Amino acid sequence: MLKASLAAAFLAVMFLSPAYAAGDLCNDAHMKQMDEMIAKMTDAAKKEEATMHLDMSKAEMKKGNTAECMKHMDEAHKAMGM
Ligand SMILES: [Cu+2]
Repeated sequence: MLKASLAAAFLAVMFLSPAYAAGDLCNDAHMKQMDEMIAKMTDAAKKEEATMHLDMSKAEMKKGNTAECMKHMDEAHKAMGM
């Protein structure tokens, strides 16, 4: 129960933060958060989908392509049920 409310609080901070709108999610700190959140996923198929999109998102981040990075990030978020 405590874990669930912590996750909810984390999501609230993540999405209410003004940084979310600016494409600022394409950074190492957020990628680390994504890794941790995906690691906690229990649906194997969705987890695989989220991991795949996160990998593509990271690859675009390395190229400095924020638009593509955010596109894959969004797909990863959807797979995570967000
Ligand atoms: Cu994300």
